Amino acid sequence: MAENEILNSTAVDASNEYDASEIQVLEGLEAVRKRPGMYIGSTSESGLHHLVYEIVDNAIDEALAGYCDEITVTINPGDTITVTDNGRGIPVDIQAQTGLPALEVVYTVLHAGGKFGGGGYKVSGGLHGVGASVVNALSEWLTVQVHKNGEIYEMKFSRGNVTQKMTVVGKTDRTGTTVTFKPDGEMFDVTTYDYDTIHTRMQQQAFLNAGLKISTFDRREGREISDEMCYEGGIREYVAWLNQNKTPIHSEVIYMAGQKEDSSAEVALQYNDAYNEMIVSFANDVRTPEGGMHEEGFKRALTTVLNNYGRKIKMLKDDEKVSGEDCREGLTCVISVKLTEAQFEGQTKAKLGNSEIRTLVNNIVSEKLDTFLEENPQVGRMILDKALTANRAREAAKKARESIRRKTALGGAAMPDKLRDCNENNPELTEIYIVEGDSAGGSATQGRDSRFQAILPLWGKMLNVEKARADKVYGNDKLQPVITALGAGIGEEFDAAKLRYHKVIIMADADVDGAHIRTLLLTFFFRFMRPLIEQGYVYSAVPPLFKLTRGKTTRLAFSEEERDAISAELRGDNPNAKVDISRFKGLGEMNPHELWETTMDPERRTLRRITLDDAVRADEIFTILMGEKVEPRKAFIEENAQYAVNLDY
Ligand code: 1YM
Repeated sequence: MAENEILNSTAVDASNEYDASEIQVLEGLEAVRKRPGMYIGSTSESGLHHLVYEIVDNAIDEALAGYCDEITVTINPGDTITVTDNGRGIPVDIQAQTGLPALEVVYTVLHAGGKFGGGGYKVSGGLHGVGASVVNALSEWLTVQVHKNGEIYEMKFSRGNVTQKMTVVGKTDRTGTTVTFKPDGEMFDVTTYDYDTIHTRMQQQAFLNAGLKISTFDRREGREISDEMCYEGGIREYVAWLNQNKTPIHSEVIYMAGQKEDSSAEVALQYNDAYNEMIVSFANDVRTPEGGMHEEGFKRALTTVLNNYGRKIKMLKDDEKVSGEDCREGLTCVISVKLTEAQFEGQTKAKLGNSEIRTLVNNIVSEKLDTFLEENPQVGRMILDKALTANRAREAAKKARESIRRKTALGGAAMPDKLRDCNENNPELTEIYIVEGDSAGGSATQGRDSRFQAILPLWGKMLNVEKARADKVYGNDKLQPVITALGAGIGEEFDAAKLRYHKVIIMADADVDGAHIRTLLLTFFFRFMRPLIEQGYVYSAVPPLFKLTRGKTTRLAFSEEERDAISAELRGDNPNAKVDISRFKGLGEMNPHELWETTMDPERRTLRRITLDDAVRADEIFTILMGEKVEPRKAFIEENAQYAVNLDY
């Protein structure tokens, strides 16, 4: 989870920067430079990182073909990237069709790569499948070195154009490919790489390709870090890693695999004592965050197997059953399928559509999980016991939820006492400020524009949902007002279409307590109303930190840098002028007018939209920050203490 999108700042999309008169027949790599977003998704940070993944994908394809077992990814000083592998090396022979070395074709012809190579690329993944030439087109410069036939071949490019024809530059006794490139600053909004982002992605790829060694290096000044990742256990180790900060209820990770014709599937799972489920699925090594046929096949089989097994060992009566959700409480599971023609569906192409995979995964899990339970009855009983407990809690939660719904349905008295609602009814136009403390709530209520802004003050100690089961959460007197005011339900029943406000703004102080409240609320949204975050309805208000006064002039600063700059500005040419600087200790100290001007007026305020870049990482962080175990939390805080300094005045 990252609070990284500042609203009101207009992102310039390079693809829209020319008008109709300029439209021409776009050819080859020119097309990529004209509309980079079409090829790499965006020209923001995510597109920048995408360049690395495209090159790495070629190396991974070589590993999948069985010729490569080592890949390195390096961020060099100056934010250039080097990727190496020890595969066969990209072919350098002259292609009959074009009269050019294959290497040149791969790097200069759009959509070369897989198709061009022919038979070798049986299970090429590539959500975008755009490959090396796109990276080349978007690089200020790019160099490829191929070790092959005892020679080192080198070729250089700039913005997709050849600047050095393929040349032999030395002798070698190994094989492999090395690519170094510098992303073109003219094409990207940012050109600074994030080591963590690259490391996380490479670790994921290492988990998915058992035995493949991937190393990452950051060689930029002052950062020198490296990691070496190689997992002989593949996705089994992935599951163990995902559960590392949780408490598993059985020691062994359960692993199942099988194949049919050109498709294969593997599933690894382990239950922990927490309440949420985490299924991470892939098709051809590409994440499918929206699931699809492989997940459906898995879920169906899991529910059926556990119900049958429960009946067989008489933990379930004949007329009793546990639901799919019951079976997945506390489940951590990785599903990885490989298939020849993956169909990615849905708006973000994040869902696998091939129905034959549902049958394959269903068959594998039905057969192998049943066998596992037969052979490990102790584990079997533990899992079933957990599902039964979940079932009872779910019944209780349902009652709690129904009681909320009944209250809401009664109208009138339904809304929480503390809610100061707005007049407008169209949710697209309204916003709700969730405010810490009654006094800040009071200022906000007086300062707001009541036509479209509602205020909900929270007070007292809030429930940490990470340590509570659904029924406790639904019945909690601090969270109920939030659930009721938002009006969209909770858990499985959450429906964003029923939201009463399309901006849900958390307004808390810029100190440790404020950060704590914010984290508690976000944890709640993440675990029980995830679409609220996924669909971009949640924001964080950004209150100012300083007030500067000189004579009759008053200015506000949101950071220390800004404070110093404004102070200098107010002083002007007069170094002795007195500028009075005061720090806002909290929202509660601002008068209603100040609060409106600085933090609530849509014309002047700054809001940060809370985004969910990576649910796995978010889960990890929430588990660490809010979960049972103390040690990982300590370690996390120590590691991140440098970032916390600014919060803790
Ligand atoms: C650091 C990036 O691109 N490795 C790489 C790419 C290829 C091969 C080997 C390769 C493939 C084949 C035969 C084949 C590519 N070859 C092509 C093409 N690493 C990196 N390593 N021999 C070598 O697929 O038959 C495209 S990528 F098209 F030329 F075959």
